[in-house]
Amino acid sequence: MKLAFVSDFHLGFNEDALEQARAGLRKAREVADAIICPGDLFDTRVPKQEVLHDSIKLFSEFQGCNAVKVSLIGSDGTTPTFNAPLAIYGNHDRRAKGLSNPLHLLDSAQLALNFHTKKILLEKDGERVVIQGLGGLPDSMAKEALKLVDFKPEKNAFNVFVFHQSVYEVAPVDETFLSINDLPAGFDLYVDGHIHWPNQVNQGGKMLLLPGSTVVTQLKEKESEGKGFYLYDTLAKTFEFIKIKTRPFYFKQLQFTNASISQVEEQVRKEVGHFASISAKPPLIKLKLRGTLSNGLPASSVDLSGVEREFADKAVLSIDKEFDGASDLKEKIEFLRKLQSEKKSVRELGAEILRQKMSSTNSMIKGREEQFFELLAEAKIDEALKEL
Ligand SMILES: [Mn+2]
Repeated sequence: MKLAFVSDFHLGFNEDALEQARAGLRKAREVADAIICPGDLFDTRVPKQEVLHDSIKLFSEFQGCNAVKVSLIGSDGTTPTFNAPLAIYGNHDRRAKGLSNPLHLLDSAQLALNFHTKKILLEKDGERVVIQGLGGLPDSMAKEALKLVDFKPEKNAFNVFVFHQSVYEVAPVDETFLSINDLPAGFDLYVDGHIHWPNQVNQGGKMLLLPGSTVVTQLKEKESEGKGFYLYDTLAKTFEFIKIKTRPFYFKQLQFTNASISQVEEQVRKEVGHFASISAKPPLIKLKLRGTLSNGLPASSVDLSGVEREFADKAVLSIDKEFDGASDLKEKIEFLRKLQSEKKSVRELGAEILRQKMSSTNSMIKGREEQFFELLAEAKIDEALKEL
């Protein structure tokens, strides 16, 4: 069976998100027997009506997209279910327990099959593939959740485990992140969303694929290497990364030594002009300016608004100036920008802080901090008080 893993559409992020999600899903339907989406279908947990409307139109196009028999493995054998892209939610489109997230809406409309903590059986020509998954959670809770749910592979089937978390081996940022060793044992393939560029890790007998996102959201260098999805062949046990057509994204670092302001401006104009000229569609361009300016001029003396105006219709520019001798203020701005690019929402940070503070107390809402926080965030004060 050929499985396509297409992830992190981030519908609602910008105009590219919808178009590139469609490109990914169309190509996947063309080449795969089944389509699986490992989270962050939406950029926000409560998308605008327009985004929901677009998503309904998008997923309507992929009803019946799986060229296999789809059923749900329950306590009493299997029961038929509907045929649509299989999906879990991610950290962006997840809401606390008891609240409806946008994937719940698509599932109820039978436009996407939410398989969070479910077992989906796919059958074709006598071959059985079982897909199981866990929706995105705050990274600090992921290990505990995996222990609680205790996922187990099914017998006589090719088993796939799908999730949406930071993984330490891919992003060694925080030691509390899930490690490949924490993943449930015995599955033939593991697939993770969340990370926005393609990656593959084969460690301790576990094969992990990370398809990356279909849209550029963070303007990181790794995002400039192309977007697409993984196509996995369960019989041959081989896979390939299939690129999709996207808005071009160019990333380049420019190094200067004792440069004058006009030299910097000229070089930037030349680079932007080059990238704009080789793209059919206005490209995303990220330039990092580094090195030194003449006479110890500060970075703030480099004004590129003229270049930005000149290319307003021809490119989407992001220019990061960080010449040597940067002040404290610059570092603070960079830190805030980084936080923003990681897209930790105020709610996510708030819930995280509340959880941390409560973990050391004998609070009445212990274990339910997140629900409590969500209720407060939704201004459901009466219901929040009842939790106490
Ligand atoms: Mn994402």
